Amino acid sequence: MGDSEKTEEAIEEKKSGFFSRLKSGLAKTRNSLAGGLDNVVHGQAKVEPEHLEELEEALILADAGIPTTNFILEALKQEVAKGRIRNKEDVLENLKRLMADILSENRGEAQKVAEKPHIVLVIGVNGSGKTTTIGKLTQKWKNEGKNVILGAGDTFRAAAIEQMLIWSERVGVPCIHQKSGADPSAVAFDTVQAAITREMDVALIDTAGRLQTNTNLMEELKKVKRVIGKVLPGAPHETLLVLDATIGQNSVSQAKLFHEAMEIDGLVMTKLDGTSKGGVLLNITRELKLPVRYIGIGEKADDLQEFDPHTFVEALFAS
Ligand SMILES: Nc1nc2c(ncn2[C@@H]2O[C@H](COP(=O)(O)OP(=O)(O)OP(=O)(O)O)[C@@H](O)[C@H]2O)c(=O)[nH]1
Ligand SMILES: [Mg+2]
Repeated sequence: MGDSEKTEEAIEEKKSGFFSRLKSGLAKTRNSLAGGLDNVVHGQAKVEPEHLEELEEALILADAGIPTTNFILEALKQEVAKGRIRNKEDVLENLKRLMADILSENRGEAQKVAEKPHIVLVIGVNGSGKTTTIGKLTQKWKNEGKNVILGAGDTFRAAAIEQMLIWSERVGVPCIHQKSGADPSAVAFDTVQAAITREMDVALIDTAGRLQTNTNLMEELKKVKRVIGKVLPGAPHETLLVLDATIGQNSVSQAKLFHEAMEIDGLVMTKLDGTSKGGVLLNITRELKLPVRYIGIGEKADDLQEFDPHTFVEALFAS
């Protein structure tokens, strides 16, 4: 076997490993959707509009949200009326296409780590998975040969700084930190400056996650963002909002509040492995007009995947 064949084989293996992990991560959402789809036809040869009611229920159960579920159902009914949907396979094919189209909206140019240093500010309510996502992204970028520096910007809890230091040691990257209670903007300032002087490729800055209804905290996050921009004009290059998929539709209002205050560039949806509410990605994409950049499908360092609408939809319906 030639070298190129070996590489190709390795790439294929990697791809199938990636897909099967995504598939098993989405098992709960897949089960609820597949159940609804199985009920669509009830063994009849021809699909009638009323058969789609079962599918409607399944989409609601998967937390696709009412507006998005209605949108999908209307589109499918039109296809049925035009005679373009006859059997279950046609339903599945059209459903997949509609979902992939929704998830592909607002994607634009995916942010490339081009400008050096690329500054990423990570925000979200507490427990959503910010620090874990930072750890996973650090691992991913380190594996890609990038120089990564971390900023322990959650100075609210001593344990948060500790958690960042553990990731920094585990992956082998520096972490800028101060004592707990320190000004988070000062940590962000130091991190960006260190990223510049040490010629780092990427800096990932953690923040405290507290209730979005607390305006003081939003003000604090805004200040962090402003300070980053003062040290390095144009930064942060990405402000990522981390959302916990298990809270389902509540993440939509949460994201709106954060977006209003912070002008988010992209979303990270974590804990998809622990929920049947994966359909929430559809509604959030339509409502927020923001791209999903990464998804979390477990707690381990390699349980973060770059979000790809088509792969995601295939994994949702894979048998
Ligand atoms: N199953 C699963 N668990 C996750 C995922 N991402 C994060 N977690 C877990 O969620 C919990 C909270 O994660 P953190 O990263 O500490 O969340 P945080 O947003 O930094 O929280 P605060 O620092 O309190 O604001 C931890 O137990 C993580 O292991 C995921 O994709 N899947
Ligand atoms: Mg944290």
